[in-house]
Amino acid sequence: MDALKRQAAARALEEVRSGMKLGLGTGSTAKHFVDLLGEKVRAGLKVVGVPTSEATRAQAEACGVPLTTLDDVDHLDLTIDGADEINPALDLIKGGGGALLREKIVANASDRMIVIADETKWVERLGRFPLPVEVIPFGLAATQRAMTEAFAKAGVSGQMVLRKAGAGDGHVFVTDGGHWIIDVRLGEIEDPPRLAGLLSAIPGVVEHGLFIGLGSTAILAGAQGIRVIQ
Ligand code: ABF
Repeated sequence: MDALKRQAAARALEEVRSGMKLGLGTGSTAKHFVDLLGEKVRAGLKVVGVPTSEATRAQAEACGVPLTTLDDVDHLDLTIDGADEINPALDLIKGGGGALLREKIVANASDRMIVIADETKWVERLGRFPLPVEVIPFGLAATQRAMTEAFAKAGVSGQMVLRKAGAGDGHVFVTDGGHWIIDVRLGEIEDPPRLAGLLSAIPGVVEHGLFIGLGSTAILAGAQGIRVIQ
């Protein structure tokens, strides 16, 4: 599986040109991309990147990829990032790695977004992967009630679980932005754009993991080879 992720990352690297301003994704697939990009930079490729997480920032710095911020560039040419699910409309579920807020800000600031993944992330309908929703800790119960109403309006029902940190010591997972994440098991999302709009309208929801209309290309690596979907 790791070899497939690296193949997808390598194919995405072919789209990178000297002079580009890049959004750098988060997760194990994006990590391969940053690693390969670092090799190219050390060989003379001139790019600058905006990382989508502190983890990616640390990796990019270690690899020698020059970094900037969205305050210092007027736009990004291309973002390369992983995903948890991709459907034929190239709508995505992201946020399994907890970096969805910065990932969405960076993707939205980019002319193009290439999603890199192994074939297992390709689904006919989004929703098998629990939808991450980043929330403000204040008023959590009220936010969850509003989310339940949003799910009902969108024709889905979901079981909400507050994400815990990996250590298993009961601590709540805290995002790079200082927020919490609620993972919602929905099963199948009939109308992802509608659900995205309803969730975005809830004050306590900072952002959610439905990426609608942001992906321009998906590069999927499977046992049969690479598929590029535009
Ligand atoms: C990030 O990494 C996330 O939005 C998504 O949750 C995750 C995909 O992880 P991986 O590439 O490790 O499967 O892009």
